[in-house]
Amino acid sequence: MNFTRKDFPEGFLFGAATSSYQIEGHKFGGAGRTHWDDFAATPGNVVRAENGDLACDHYHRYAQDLDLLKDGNFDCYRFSTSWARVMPEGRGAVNQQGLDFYDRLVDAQLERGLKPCATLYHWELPSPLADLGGWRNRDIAGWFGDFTEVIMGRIGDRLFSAAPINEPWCVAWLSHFMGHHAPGLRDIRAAAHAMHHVLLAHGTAIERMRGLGMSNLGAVCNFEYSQPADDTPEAKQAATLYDGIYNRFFLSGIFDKSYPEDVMAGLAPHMPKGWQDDFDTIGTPVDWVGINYYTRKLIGPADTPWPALAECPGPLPKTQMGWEIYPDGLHHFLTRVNRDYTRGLPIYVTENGMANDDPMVNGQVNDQPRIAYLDAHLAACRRAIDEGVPLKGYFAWSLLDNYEWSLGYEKRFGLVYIDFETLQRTPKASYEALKLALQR
Ligand code: IFM
Repeated sequence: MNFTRKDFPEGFLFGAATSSYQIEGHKFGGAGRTHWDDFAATPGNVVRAENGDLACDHYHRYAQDLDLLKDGNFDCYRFSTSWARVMPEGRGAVNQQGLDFYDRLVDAQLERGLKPCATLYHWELPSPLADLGGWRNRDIAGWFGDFTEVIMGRIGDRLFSAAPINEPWCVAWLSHFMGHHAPGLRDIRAAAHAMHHVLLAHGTAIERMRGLGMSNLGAVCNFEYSQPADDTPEAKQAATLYDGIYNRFFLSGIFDKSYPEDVMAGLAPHMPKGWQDDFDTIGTPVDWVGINYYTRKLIGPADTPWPALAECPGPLPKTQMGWEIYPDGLHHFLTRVNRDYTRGLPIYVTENGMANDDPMVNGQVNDQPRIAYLDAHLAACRRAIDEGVPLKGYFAWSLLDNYEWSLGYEKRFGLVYIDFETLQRTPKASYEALKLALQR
């Protein structure tokens, strides 16, 4: 790496992130069925129909994984809590084993001097709630609020930070309009409802956590830098609308208590009744914002109904996901989010990293492309800090190779290699490079 900890302001936090379904092993510990189990069991949705049953078996091996964070000189760990592990039916009965697991996980972080940074929901909706319409049903805000109180009633006293929902765009648009993630819908009305309800649930969870006396609560959104595929006015307009749906919608709701006009031009007829009255909950103040950033997209017009957007191939080097590597996009969002929305609130990069086809050679994984990717994006962070952006921390995605949703276990995002046959953990060259850079 071309930096050390000393190149960042005093107190800047370095962490790594994971999520429950992607690593824990969902079949253990009395967890209930989720819509990802159903989605994966439906042919054609997930590569090789893989699911999160075993994943990295973090449920049993968490101590070893937390040792990796500590030995890697990280300051904090961003993990998520599985709704279905804590409340197998989504409502009502609580699975004590699930609560006990997160209790142990938090204590084990504190014992190692790691700051626990929790996300309440990282995508595994309990199936019984999916049966009731899931994110399309307005009641989900209350159900989510109840789950929030149950899990945070147990671990909320020891967290460094908490955020309700990872990447609202993925929960709503990717999953209900594009159909790429569970529940796999391609339906504009479902998408419009989910876009709104995910924010209503976010605000409800923040209110409930405040009610429990918790502090340092944030919102974590993902962003893609959209650029026109060519210099026609049509491409420019398409890229702006893509930006609206992806990047502006959720931040506008939370920080400006409104939705962008260009997005509402298409979504308004499909919105749930009374959506205009929910902004006081949606806009409940937060203490920080998290930016998840990976790539940019070139966007042009498509000959389809609204939003009529087409993603076009770009010329830049790509990751194993086929995503272009574009660190300037991270700098763009750090400065823009601070200027246009959060206006001085602390910002964290809550996810950033790359999938790479990391071959294991003689027991080692020499992932130089990942080292270059992380280095370039951390340079973009330093540039933003120098320009006055109150960036307070950076989390690499991900600590471990894991379940990359509809792409199964093939795409490797980890700093640590997982042999999915033996579940052996092998730190990659990127882990060792970060460990050196983060020495105190
Ligand atoms: O693996 C995902 C994660 O669950 C959410 N953010 C993006 C990552 C890479 O696709």
